Amino acid sequence: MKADDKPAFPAPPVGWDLRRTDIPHGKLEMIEYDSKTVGTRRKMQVYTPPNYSAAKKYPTLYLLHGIGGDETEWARFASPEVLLDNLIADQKAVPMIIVMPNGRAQKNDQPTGDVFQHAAAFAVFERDLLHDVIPAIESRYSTFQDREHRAIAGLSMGGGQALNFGLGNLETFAWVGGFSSAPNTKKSEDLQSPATAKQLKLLWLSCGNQDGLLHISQDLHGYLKNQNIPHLWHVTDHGHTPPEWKQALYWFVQQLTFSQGAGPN
Ligand code: FER
Repeated sequence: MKADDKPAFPAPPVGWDLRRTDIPHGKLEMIEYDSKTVGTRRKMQVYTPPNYSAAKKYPTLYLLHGIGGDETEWARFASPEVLLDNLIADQKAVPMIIVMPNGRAQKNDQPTGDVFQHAAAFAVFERDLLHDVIPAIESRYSTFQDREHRAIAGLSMGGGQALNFGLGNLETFAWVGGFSSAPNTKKSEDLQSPATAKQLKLLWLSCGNQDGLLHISQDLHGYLKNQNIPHLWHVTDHGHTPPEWKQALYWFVQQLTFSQGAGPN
């Protein structure tokens, strides 16, 4: 434990993850897209907020799973549709689309056998995300299409991906979050460009202090602090477990204020 390793947020309030009958609900749907990168038709799960309407435009959050997961993992671990429906009803989060793709960009994209053998495919996913996933989402849903309305976050392997791809593609993303990020996270010096601090709307790092991977996030936090790059540092008492990622998602989406009204597209 280091001195800075403290929670930025408390435990979520009572009822945060209970489905309410008195509020409008969004929708979770499984869709398919053609991936030129992988050469297959792939699946992703998409949350659309309550009263989704093609007459409006929505910001998007790309939410990435861990090494043993797939496009269903976030929905199983964190019921994002319940968290978001509640937060939107209480005006603590803005209506957004959440895209949960499969981050293992290879023909067999299921977490079979030794899941570590597929680690390389998590790096290939950068191309699938930029060239296949995002265009498919932005042609199918009514979205803003500028960096200030796109966020990327993920857990563990997906946290490493979110940091690598988000900070590596600041023309595409302005909101970046790494939850319990894994050793696929690039070296701090390679993640940061001179433009990083100016261009980012949010750089979020969170981890549990019982997580064997805490040092990955600590190292990046220390580096960013030395470089005076603003970021949010949230350390809880959790391990490398779903309750950590669920509360991280709950607080992270509340930071995504985006800009409301007409965007530049
Ligand atoms: C590693 C330890 C953990 C690693 C990846 C992980 C690629 C990922 C864990 C997860 O996604 O939960 O050494 O190397």
